[in-house]
Amino acid sequence: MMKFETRAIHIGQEPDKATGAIIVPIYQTSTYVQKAPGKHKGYEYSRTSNPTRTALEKCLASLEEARFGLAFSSGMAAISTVMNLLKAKDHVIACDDLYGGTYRLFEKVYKDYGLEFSYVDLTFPENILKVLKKNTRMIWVETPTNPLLKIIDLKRVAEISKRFKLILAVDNTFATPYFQKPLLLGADVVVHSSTKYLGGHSDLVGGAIVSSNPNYYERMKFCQNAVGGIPGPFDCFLVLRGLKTLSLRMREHEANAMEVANFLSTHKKVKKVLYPGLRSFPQYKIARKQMSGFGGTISFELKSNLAGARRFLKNLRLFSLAESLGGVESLADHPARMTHSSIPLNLRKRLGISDNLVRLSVGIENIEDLIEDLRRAFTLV
Ligand code: P1T
Repeated sequence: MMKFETRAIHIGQEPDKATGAIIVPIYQTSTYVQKAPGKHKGYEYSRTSNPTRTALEKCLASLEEARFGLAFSSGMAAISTVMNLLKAKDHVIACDDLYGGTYRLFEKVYKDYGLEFSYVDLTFPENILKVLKKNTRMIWVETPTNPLLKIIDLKRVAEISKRFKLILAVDNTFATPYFQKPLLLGADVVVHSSTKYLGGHSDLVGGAIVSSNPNYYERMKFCQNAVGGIPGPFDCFLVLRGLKTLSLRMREHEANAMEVANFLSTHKKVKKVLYPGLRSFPQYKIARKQMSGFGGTISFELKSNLAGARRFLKNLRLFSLAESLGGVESLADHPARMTHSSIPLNLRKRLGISDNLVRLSVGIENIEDLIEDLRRAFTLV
């Protein structure tokens, strides 16, 4: 098999048969002319499939070493389609630290359709056994988690999942397939917000699912077409373009994040740094084992309170205060007031998503400029 960097540039992206165009064209079309009713060239209507999307789906599947890929209009559309594998009264065990939008989808949408959810700390996989029920059908894992960067041992969770014939779904957004391949560790379905590192340039919203299980794939493909959360061809083109440099970008994100994490660790105004690449991080060893890199996202607690966090964020110049992560430019987020505000206050408190928690998406700018920006912002806290 070709190596990752080569597959990112070539799989699904053969030169255009009609013209020789080296880049997959943006097939900006809703429909396809048929010779006779039902006689077509594989494409009938662009909700069902589109050649630019097909190219992206092939490439995504290849990068995760999966048989099948599906591209979506957002990460949430992808997650919602994974939930379509379930039926009313099914029970899902999810990790307790989750992107706020995922928690909101589960609690405020799918609960109303009869799905049940339990949230447990999956850094201790045996916690699954404490909440397992007769109707449990799925385990939902983010690793690293958003925003606390917890690392969940996928091999151990997969063993339990297989023992009880559950579906193991993993949100691989933070790690990307460059650093982690959950399907090879026993996951059944992997999802992404391709808005983040896959796209990589903060210029699109998109999602993806990959799986090697034909039954799950067929059902999700069916539901995608039935519900319609598909990406447009231009967004598919942008994600494909992003994938070509994924390996380069991830190496830079990680190198910069490591330096920022080390800088924060020694800073007197910082209480705690959460980054899986730090030896002091509780799940450092598991991260080393199941990932080939630690990623570009860091969270940390300031010693001061909400007012101090507000001042710090206001004083940043290079790091922009914004939701999202994974673009080439550095961003800072206040999870409690921004990305995770849909998680109830008492739950946020229990998890440790406090008012002095800041999340950084470390970009690929020059590291000296980034550290200088942080250093300056701290002096004004
Ligand atoms: O925003 P969208 O492309 O729909 O993806 C949702 C999503 C899914 N999974 C994870 C792990 C995510 O982080 C996200 C989106 N997250 C942010 C916008 C954020 O700032 O954390």
